[in-house]
Amino acid sequence: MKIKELHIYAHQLPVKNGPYRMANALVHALDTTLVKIVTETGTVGWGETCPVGPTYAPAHALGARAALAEMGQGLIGAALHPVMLRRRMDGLLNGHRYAKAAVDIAAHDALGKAYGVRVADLLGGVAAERMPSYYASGVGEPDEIARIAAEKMAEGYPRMQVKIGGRPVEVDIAVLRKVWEVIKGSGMRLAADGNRGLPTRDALRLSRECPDIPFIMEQPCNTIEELAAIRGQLHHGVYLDENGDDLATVVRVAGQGLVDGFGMKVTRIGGLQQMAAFRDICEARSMPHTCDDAWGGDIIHAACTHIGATVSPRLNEGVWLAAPYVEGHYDRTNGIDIVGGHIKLPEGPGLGVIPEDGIFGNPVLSFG
Ligand code: 0XW
Ligand code: MG
Repeated sequence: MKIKELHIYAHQLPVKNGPYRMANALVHALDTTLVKIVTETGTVGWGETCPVGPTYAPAHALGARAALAEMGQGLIGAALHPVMLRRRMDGLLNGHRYAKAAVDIAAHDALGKAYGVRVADLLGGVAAERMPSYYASGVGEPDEIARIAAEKMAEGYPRMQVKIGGRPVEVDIAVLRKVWEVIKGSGMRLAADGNRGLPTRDALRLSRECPDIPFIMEQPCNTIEELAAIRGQLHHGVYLDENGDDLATVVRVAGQGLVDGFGMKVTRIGGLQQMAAFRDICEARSMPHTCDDAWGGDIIHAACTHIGATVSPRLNEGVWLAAPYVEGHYDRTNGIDIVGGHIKLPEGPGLGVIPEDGIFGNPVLSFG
C-alpha cells in the first residue's frame, strides 16, 4: 500500500475558557495542522500536529507546515510501513519530528482502516479499553487551583498536574500545599509541572520545603544538565517532559538514572512508531509515563488514546488531551472526550475518528 496523495490543512482551535497559562507560554488559540494521506487503493488516513504556541517547544505551526512542504513530494509513492516511512522522512529532512509525526499518524490510520483493525492493535494490542487521563491546571493562585483540584477529583480524575514556575517559588509552594490539603487521602496522584521555568535554586527549595507531599516534579528546569546537577538533592521523583526530544535522549537519561519517568508527547518524539519504541524502553526499566500531546483536536486525541491503550496499566500515568479546552469535534459521532477523568478507546478501524467532509476547508498544500 503506497501513498498516492498527501494534503495538508490548517485549522484554528480557539482555547475554551482560555487563555491557558504555563511558565513559558500563554495561549489564546492554537493553529493546528492536519495531514490527509490517500493511498493508491483509495484508503484515507488522517494525522495532526499542533504545537502549543511557539515557546513551549522548539516547534511552531508554520514550522510544521514548512517541514511537510519540504517532504511532501518525496513521500508520494512511499509504502505505508511505519519504520520504512520514518527512514524515508529522515532521508528527506533532518529533525522536525513533530511534523513527521503527522504523517506517521496518518499512515497508522490508513493501515488500520485497510486491515480492518484499530491503531492500538497495530501498536501491540489493547491493555485497557478505558484509560486514565489527568487534569492539567494552568499556572494560578492557591485557592483557584485547589478549587479546580477538588472539582476534578469529584469528576473522577485519578491524577492532577499543577502548573508551576515563572514566578516567586513561594507561591508555587503555597499552591501545592493547598492542593494537597484538598486531595490528601483520596488516592489522586499529584504532579508539579515547572515547564522548564524554575532555576535550580527554586526547584531545590520547592522539594526541600514539601518533603511531606508526594508529588513528582515534571521538567522543573530548562535543561538535562540542570536536572542532573540537583537530582541527588531532591526529595521527589523527577519526570522528563520537554527535554525528552527523541529516543536517543530517552535511552541516555533512563540509562544514567537521571529521571524516574516521563511526560511524553506523541508528536515530539516523532509519532506512533517511535512512541511504541519509547513505551517498550520505559517498560524495560519500569518507568511510568504519560501519552500526551501538546495540543490538538480529535485526530491527535485519538492517536494519544490508541498508544495509551497499549501501555501496561501499572506504568500508565495517563493520557492527556486538550479536549476540555477545545470546542466541538472533527467527528461529531466518534470524537473523543474525557468522561469521569477517563477516556474510552474508539471502536472503529484505524484511529476510529473520521473528520467531517470539508471541515478543514481547502488544503493549504497538496502533493501527488
Ligand atoms: C499538560 N500538557 C500535557 C499540555 C500542555 O501542552 C503542556 C503539557 C505538559 O505536560 O507540559
Ligand atoms: Mg509537562
